[in-house]
Amino acid sequence: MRKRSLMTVALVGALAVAGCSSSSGSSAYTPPTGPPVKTFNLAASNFAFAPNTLTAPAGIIQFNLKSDGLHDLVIEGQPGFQIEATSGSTKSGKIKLAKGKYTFYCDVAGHRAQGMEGTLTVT
Ligand SMILES: [Cu+2]
Repeated sequence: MRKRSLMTVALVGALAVAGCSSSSGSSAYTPPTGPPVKTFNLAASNFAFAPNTLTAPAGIIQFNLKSDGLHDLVIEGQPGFQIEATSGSTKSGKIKLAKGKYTFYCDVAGHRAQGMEGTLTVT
């Protein structure tokens, strides 16, 4: 599938940007401060997010990611933002988004190709 080559490109790009920083992909990301205008409780499993169609107002959006496997949540076009949750854990993260349509996905190898993605519409 074409998606695999896109993911490879994204991975190479991320590595290039990460440079000599730590192996944690989220280390350089500075989350917004302040209360979220919207909080989503998402369940991540093999291989889907539930729910996977989200709508929120513009501003700070919080994700609580409950995972039953090793999964993460990243958003296309939002480098550095990543919520990673190991099996049985719930991890949270915040990001400030402007109006637009976003695609979020799990960037653990192979997961997105198997369906771990969704859309977030910010109005
Ligand atoms: Cu995954």
